[in-house]
Amino acid sequence: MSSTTMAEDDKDVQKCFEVALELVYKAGNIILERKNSRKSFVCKEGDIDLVTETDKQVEKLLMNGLKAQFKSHKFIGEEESAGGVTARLTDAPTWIIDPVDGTMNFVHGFPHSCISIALVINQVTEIGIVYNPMLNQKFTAIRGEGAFYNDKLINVSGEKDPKKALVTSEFGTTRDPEKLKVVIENFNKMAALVHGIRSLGSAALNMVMVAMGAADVNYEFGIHAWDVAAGDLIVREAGGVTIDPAGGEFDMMSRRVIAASSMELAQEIAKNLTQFYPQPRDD
Ligand code: LIP
Repeated sequence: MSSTTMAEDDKDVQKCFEVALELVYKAGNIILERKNSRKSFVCKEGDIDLVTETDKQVEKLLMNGLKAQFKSHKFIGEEESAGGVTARLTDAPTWIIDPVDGTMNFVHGFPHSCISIALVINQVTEIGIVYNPMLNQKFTAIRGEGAFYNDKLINVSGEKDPKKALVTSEFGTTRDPEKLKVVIENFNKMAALVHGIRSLGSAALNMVMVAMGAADVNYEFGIHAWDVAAGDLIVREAGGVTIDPAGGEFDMMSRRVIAASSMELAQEIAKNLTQFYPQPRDD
């Protein structure tokens, strides 16, 4: 193959999607084989940010498989970053990978974890895939082509009224008292404001619940780019919005997100949240 053809191939979004999806299914089988057992884990940063052998194996399978096909592509992976590799997003085609989002659930055998993988080219997200092999839930999006749940087109609910909104959020993986104070304060505020609040342990799955109209809002402080990159595109392709929790533009490296079924609802939730700015950022 000539170098020009190779470069063109590396930016063929449809081909990238097909290759990634096949690898995601393979990686899903690794998760599936171990779904019912309690797993041993190590704790990153002394908090409750867990990592299992499966997280590492899945990330390796995905990265090696993609590297073999797309030589020029870069990677930002959760486990690689935890190992000290800096998560820098450039204009190069970059895969942003969370091998197991919801590792705490996976460790306990609670069947609500997923692989989350996105492809960003020139800082624009082109592909998002979120796959929970335990419940056979596959969420996909290619920019401009809509969002899909198990190959069926999905849409957000379109809800605008906080009183009628089902909201998802998480306690997160740090026990930093400052952060926890804000989390609890926000749960209190939301409990008084919205229809209902759910916390199921996977940022990526929270976001795709908004995409399919099963939830209306997801917000979280402390997430990383790999938790939200795929979900962001899937939500937007389903007709929803992602913004910064203070009301401005969403920045996937900021570790802050609101995803919602409408801009009105996103801004109303933003107005009511106590803000938190996790440090360091992802870039
Ligand atoms: C975690 C999410 C969890 C969220 C954490 C973290 P991990 O991902 O699933 O919902 O609260 O901020 O991102 O560590 O299981 O991949």
